[in-house]
Amino acid sequence: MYTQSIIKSTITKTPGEHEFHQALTEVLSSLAIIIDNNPFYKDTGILEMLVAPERIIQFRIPWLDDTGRIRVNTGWRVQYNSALGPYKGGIRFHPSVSQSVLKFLGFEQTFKNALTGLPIGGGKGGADFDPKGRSNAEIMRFCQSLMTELYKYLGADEDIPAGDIGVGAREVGYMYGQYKRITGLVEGVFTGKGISYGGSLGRTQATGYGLLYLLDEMLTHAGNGLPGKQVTISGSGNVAIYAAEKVAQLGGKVICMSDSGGYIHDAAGIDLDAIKEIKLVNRGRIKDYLEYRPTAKYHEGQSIWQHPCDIALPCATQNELTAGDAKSLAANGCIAVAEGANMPCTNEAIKVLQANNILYAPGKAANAGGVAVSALEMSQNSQRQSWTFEEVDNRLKAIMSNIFTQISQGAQEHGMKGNYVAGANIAGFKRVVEAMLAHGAV
Ligand code: NDP
Ligand code: 2IT
Repeated sequence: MYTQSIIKSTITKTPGEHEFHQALTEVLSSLAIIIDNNPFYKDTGILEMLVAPERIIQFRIPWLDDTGRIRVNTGWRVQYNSALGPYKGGIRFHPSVSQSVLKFLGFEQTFKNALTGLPIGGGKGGADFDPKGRSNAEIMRFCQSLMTELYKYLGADEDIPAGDIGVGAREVGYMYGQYKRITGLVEGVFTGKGISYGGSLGRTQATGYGLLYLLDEMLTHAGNGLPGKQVTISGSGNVAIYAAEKVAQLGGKVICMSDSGGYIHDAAGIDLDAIKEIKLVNRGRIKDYLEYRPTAKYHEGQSIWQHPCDIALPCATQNELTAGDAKSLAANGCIAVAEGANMPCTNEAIKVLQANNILYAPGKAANAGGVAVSALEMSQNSQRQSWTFEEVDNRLKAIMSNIFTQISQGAQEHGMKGNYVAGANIAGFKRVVEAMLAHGAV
């Protein structure tokens, strides 16, 4: 089989890049149904071109800590695919960041961005920097040093980063400021900017809200709905918080949230104002929640997925939901899993969810609302205009609804009704490859 041979040869060429291999295997395996029966793909070699990033930039990031000592991190920007538009995708700061992690994220981003229907190619960047415990001044110096190198490769029509894990409005502001200082350009080279200097209303909420718009469509399509459902959300960062806000607005109840230390369970429903104060104002830990709600329970170092729920929304990081977790969710009667994070379910977990007929929305469809509103931010910057929150939110809803239509049709057309993994990969792949071929790739 041609797809299997491409998976094998790509893995051989990129030893040790486990996260990339995982994403590659997931995407190509579900495309086998359209690729292996059509000699066109093998004859042209377009697949070999698609799996290779156009460019990877790797660089040193030296910065001074508060004691005046030099620290050094490694930064990367993976410019994966520009067939549909300029490279677009976030920047991540986390000690686990590696070239492999950023390649998997850039690969996924390419298809995700295609699903939005907007003119954006795929990219991703980051550094193996741990922001935890660092002062504001250290964060600023780190961001400035990173941008002192990265600015050469960015541009409002070339490559437009945004936030991701460990990168929020503060970090975007410092990186954008340094870009502007060096280049003298005041342009929409970042998204997720502050509202006062070109950010879009609704971008902060977009990934979490978009996740719920897609989930709502998926549940409705299955004759079900959110009202009264008990929802577990992993993480307590940007995506998790605004997913939780929209769950409550749509009539569900969030009962568990987490961070890398453990998870909290509040049977009365999580008090989101408390979470926002802990995480967005104090930059604290999820266990601080007990100070606000002493009746809640904190489970240190335990898997949040062991706790019974109706709907599970992984919104923290890759591979946080294993096959064992998926079995527990199934045994506890969970009806749906929608990914706010990128690749939070292992490939084995996805198989377990599908085997148990649990509705499953993959990240490249379910969390596309963030990058979609980023593209709307780019439009507003180009027009030198800003739209109201309602206008952005309405566009986001329409985009998520269109994504659901594409992924359900993509699956159905190939005899895999309800298999949204296949649907998302097929729909995203077709759009990217069509543009690559139009550009004279072969
Ligand atoms: P944040 O940094 O705001 O929050 C991340 C959350 O996940 C924190 O609660 C963090 O806990 C937890 N977390 C991170 N790494 C780990 C880990 N290794 N183990 C356990 N918990 C972890 O990031 P975002 O909310 O922006 O991103 C969350 C996910 O959503 C990522 O997969 C990201 O790629 C994806 N995403 C983000 C989008 C966006 O617009 N921001 C858009 C689409 C997808 P702790 O603080 O303890 O580290
Ligand atoms: O994974 C993602 O889609 C993001 N982190 C958002 C990317 C963006 O450019 O808004």
